[in-house]
Amino acid sequence: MAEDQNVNMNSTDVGQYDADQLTVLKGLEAVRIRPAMYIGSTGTKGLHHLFVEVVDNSIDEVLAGHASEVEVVVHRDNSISVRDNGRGIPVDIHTEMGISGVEVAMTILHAGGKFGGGGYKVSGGLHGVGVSAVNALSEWLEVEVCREGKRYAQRYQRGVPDAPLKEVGKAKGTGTYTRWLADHEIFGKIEYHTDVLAQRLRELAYLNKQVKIIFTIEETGESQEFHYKTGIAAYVEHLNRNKDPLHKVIYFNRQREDTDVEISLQYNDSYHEEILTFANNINTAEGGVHLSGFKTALTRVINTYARKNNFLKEKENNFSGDDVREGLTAVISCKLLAPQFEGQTKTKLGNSEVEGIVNSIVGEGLTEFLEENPNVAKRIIEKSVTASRAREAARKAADLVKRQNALENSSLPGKLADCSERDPSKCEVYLVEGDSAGGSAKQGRDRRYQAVLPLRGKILNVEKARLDKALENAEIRALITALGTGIAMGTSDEEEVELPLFTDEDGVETEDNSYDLPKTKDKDNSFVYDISKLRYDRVIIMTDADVDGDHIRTLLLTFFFRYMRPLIAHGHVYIAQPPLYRVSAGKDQQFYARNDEELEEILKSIRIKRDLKVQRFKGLGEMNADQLHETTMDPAKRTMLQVTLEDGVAADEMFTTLMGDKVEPRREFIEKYAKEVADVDWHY
Ligand code: 0RA
Repeated sequence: MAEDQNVNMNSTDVGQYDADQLTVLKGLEAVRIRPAMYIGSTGTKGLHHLFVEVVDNSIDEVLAGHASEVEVVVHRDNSISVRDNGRGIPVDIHTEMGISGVEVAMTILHAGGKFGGGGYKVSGGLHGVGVSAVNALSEWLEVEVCREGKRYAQRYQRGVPDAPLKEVGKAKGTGTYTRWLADHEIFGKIEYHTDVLAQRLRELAYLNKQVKIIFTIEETGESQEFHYKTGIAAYVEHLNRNKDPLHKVIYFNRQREDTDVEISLQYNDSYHEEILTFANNINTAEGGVHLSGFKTALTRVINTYARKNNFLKEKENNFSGDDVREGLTAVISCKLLAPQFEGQTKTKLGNSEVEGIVNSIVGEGLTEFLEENPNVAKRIIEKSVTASRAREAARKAADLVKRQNALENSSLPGKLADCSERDPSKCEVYLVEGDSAGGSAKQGRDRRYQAVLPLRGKILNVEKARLDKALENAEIRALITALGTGIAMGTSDEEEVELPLFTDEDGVETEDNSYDLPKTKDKDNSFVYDISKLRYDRVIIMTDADVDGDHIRTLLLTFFFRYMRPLIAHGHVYIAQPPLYRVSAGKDQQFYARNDEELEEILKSIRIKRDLKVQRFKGLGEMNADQLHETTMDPAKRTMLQVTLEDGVAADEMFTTLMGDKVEPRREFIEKYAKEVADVDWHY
C-alpha cells in the first residue's frame, strides 16, 4: 500500500519523472518525520534495527543461493558496513522510474519486492521497510555494487543522492557493499552494543549453514567468524553446552509444499525446556503454528513408541506434553514463501497450513529416528517416565498446599502482612529477606496498599530441583499462595483463552479485553498460571546489599524465571534499592547513598559541614521503620529497578550458569560478568 502512494508504478509518461522524484523524497521525508513508525523506535532498538535491515538483505541473497559470505564491520566513526558476495543489486535503469535499480532500492520504501520475486525472504518479513528507511535515517550512506566486471558507486546524505549511480572501475566478482552512519539528529549519540550485533550474526549463521559471516570491530581489532556447517544442530549443541546431554543431537530437514522445515533437538538432564522457533530467520518468540505442530507431533510420537515397545503399560496413562518436553532443547526453523506474523509483537507465525506440515514432518522424522536408535529412544522415554512421576508427586504437593490452606481457613500464608486495598492494580508486595528486616518493613509500609512477605533463610534453588521438591519448600509455597497466580513451566505454553463476555454501552456483547493477560495451563489443568489472578501489580524484591542478599535475589529471580515467567515478561517484578550509607550533617540534615560513588558525591558536596557522621547499614534490619520507608518504600522518593526479559536465550543461559550444577562455567561466568552484574539494570 505504502509503495502505491509513493510511486505510481503504472506511469510511463516521461513527464512524470520529476513528480516521481518528488514522491520519492516525500516518502523518505515521511520516514524522517515519523521514524518510530518505520523502525519501531528512535532509541537503541531502532538504531540496531537499521543493522538488522541491511544484514537481512544480504541474508536474502544467501537464501536465494547466490551469496556465501557476509562481512560486517563496525568502523571507528560508528558507521557500519555490510558486504556480501551475491549478485549485486541491479544497476540498470529502471524503465518506469528512470533511475538505477540501486537507487530504487535505496530510495523507495518497500522496494525489496519490486525486483524479481520468489524465494524465501527475511527482509520484508517483520518490519520490512527495506534499506531505503536506513538510507533516510543515515547522515550518509555509501553503496557499491560489483556486477559484470564493473564497480558502481553512489553516495547519499539523509536519503538524498549526491549524484546518480556511477561506474567507478573494474571488478572481479559480484556483490553489494553498504556503509552507513546513522543520523545523530534522529538517534542522538550513536552507540552500538556490539555483543547484540554479534549475537544476531551468530544466530543467522546457525540458521543458514551455507553462509560464513565475518564480524569485525575496528576500534578493538576484534574479528569473529561465524560459520556452522551443521547449522541448527550446532545451535542446539551450543544451547546445551553447559548442560549434560543425554544423547547426540537429533536433526532432520524436509520440504513440503514450498515449505522447508528444519528440526534439531537434544535432551539434557535438567528439568526445563527450551524451544527456539524461527520463520524465515525471524525469531518467533510468541511461537505459533510451527511450535504447536512440533509439540503435538512430539507428544504423539513418544507415546506411540512407548506403548509399542512396552515402556507404557496398558493401564498407564499417556505422557503429557510437559512430561515429554522435560529437559528438551530444540530449534525449529521454517522457511516459507509468505510468512504471516501475528501476535502482540508480530512474532507469532500464523500460516495455518504450516501446523500440519510441521506435525507430519516431525512425525515422520522422529519416528524414523527412534526406530533406528533404540538406545537413545530408551533414554528419552526414561526421562519422560521420571518426569511424569515427579509431576504426579508435584500434583499431590500442590493439592496438599490447597488443602492446608483450606484447613487453616485462609488462602494466604500466615506470615504475609497483607494490605487492605483489594484492587490488585494498586497493590504491591515486598519480598523481604529475614524476619528482622520484615519487621521494619511491616512498620515502615503504607498498609493500605503495601504488603510484606518475609522470607526466612534461603529459598530453594529451583534450577537444581524439580517442581515436586520445590513445592516442599515452605518459602516457595508461601510465595505462590501470596501472589495468587499459580505456577507454570516455561513460556511456551501460553495460549489464548476466551475472554469473559460483557455487554457494552450499546447493548452489544463483546469480549472484555480491558485486560490483555496470558493464561497458561497444562493439559489436565493441574498447573494453571493465570496472571489475571495476580494479587499485586508490583512484586518487589528487597534484600540486603551483601553477598547473601544477592544470592537470595538471584534465587527468587530464578524461581520467577522458571515457574512464573509471564510475571517478569509483563514487567511486574522489581528490585528495591535500599541505601548502604547514611550521612548525617549536624542535627537536621541527612543523606542516603546506595553505593560508594554516591557516598563520595555526598561527602564532596557537604565537605564544609561539621558533625559529619557516616553510618553503614549492615542490613535492612539495621534501618528503623522510618528510614526504610523514606529511602526504599515511599513511591515518591524510592528508585527501583524493573526486571525485564529482553532475551530469553541469554536469560536461560544466565540462570543455567549461575544456578545450575556445573561449577566451572559458573566460575568463568562470574569472573567475566561479576562487575557488570553488579551495576547492570537487571535486564536479563
Ligand atoms: C534483486 C535482484 C538482484 C539482486 C538483488 C536484489 C540483491 C539485493 C541485495 C541487497 C543486499 N545485497 C543484495 N544482493 C542482491 C539480482 C537480479 C539478477 O542479477 O538477476
